[in-house]
Amino acid sequence: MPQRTIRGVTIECVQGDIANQADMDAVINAANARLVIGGGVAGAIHRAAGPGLEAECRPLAPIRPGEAVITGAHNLPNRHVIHCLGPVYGVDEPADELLSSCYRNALRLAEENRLRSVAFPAISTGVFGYPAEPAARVAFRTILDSLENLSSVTHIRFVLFNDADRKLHDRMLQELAGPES
Ligand code: AR6
Repeated sequence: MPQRTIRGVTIECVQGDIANQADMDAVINAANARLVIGGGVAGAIHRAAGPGLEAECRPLAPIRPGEAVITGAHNLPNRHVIHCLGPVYGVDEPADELLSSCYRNALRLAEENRLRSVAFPAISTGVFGYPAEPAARVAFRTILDSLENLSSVTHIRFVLFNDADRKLHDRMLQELAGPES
């Protein structure tokens, strides 16, 4: 079953576009340090949000690997965008801790802003070169470890660009979450 509810939080993996998640309170941006439009996720999000997003981001930049900041969503169909800077694989170390910090900090900001639902892309696994499987392990370990701290967030969605990545994330979620109780 590609959806799990643990400690009252539903976690799911879907194939799709992070900029087209209208039912979620926030989407997470796999950002660059300057918080400007880029390729991949940062391109899709900024194109859909419009230039107001870059304007709001300007005074918040630069951010460092592992950090996250929150803004409005402008023309996106969400309330907020949470911008995370993932580690560049092989450059920013320790990569696993920095990637984990992205997920932890994004969830902390979602809680502080009383959000109920957040959609994550697979941070760092595109241009930044983090291999998909270890990145998925870090992502789900961090999220599962964070569940006890969540009171507002009840829905976490992973949005994967292709079916192979969705299957990989489904499998990793089942492996780390253990058998359904
Ligand atoms: N929706 C969901 N997932 C996507 C989408 C989309 N629209 N587009 C790509 N992916 P990336 P990073 C997948 O490169 O590795 C940018 O240029 C993609 O297949 O967006 O953290 C920024 O400006 C991959 O699996 O993020 C930064 O400079 C994953 O999302 C840099 O790239 C992340 O790919 C950030 O690199």
